[in-house]
Amino acid sequence: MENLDKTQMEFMNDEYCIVVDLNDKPQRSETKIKCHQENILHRAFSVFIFNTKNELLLQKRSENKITFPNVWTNTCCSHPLYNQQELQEKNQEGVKRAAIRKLEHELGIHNEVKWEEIIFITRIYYEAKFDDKWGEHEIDYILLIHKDVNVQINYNEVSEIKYVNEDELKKIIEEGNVSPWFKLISEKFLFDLWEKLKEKDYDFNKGNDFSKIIHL
Ligand code: DMA
Ligand code: MN
Repeated sequence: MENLDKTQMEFMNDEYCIVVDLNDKPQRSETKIKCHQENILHRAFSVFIFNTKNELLLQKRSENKITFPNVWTNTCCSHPLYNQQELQEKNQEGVKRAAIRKLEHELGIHNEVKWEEIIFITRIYYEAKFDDKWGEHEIDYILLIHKDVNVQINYNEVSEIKYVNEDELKKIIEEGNVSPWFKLISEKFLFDLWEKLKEKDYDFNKGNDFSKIIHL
C-alpha cells in the first residue's frame, strides 16, 4: 500500500459505508476499505449535473484515486455514510445530503444546490473489478441536477472537468477511457434521460417505479 495516496487512504480507513442487502435494506456499517477490498455490497450514489444548455458535466478522476484513477466519469460519485443524517430514507434524503457533501468536497460547489432540488431517477445494482485487490459492488442511486453551477476543482479528487453534449459523450465512450459504472449507465438509460431533460418541465416522477432496482 506504500504508493497509495495518503489523503485517499485516510478516507478508505475513516469512512464507514452502509452495507445493504440485494433489496437495499441497510444491514450494518463497514469501512470503505473493507467494502472495496472484500466485494461487500454497499450503498452509493452517482450525480449527473446538466447545465441550462443541457450539457452534462463530466469529471476525470485524479491519478490519486485508489480505484479507477484517470478515467472520465459522471459529475460526482461516492457513498452515503453510516450516520443518522445520511441513512435517512424518506425522499432519498440521506443520499441527496451525501451528494451535496461530495459536490462541495470534489468540485467546490458550495451552497448552490439544496437536497430538495436533486431529482432521484432510479437505483442500479452492479459489480466492477478494478484489479485483483479492489473493486466496486454497489446499489447506486442515480441523481439528477439541472442547474448552472460554479466549480472549483479539488485536485486530489479530480484532474479535469468538461461539459459535453450527446455526440461528444458518445465519442468519449468510444475512446474507452471511462469508468465501468458510467459506461453501463450510458448504455442503459442516460441518453433517454437526456431526451426527457430537454423537454421543458418533464416530470421525472411520472410513471417512475421507485421500488425497482435495475441490474446492470
Ligand atoms: C464511488 O465513487 C461510487 C460509485 C458510484 C462508483 P468514488 O470511488 O468516487 O468514491 P469516493 O469519491 O468516496 O472515493
Ligand atoms: Mn463503492
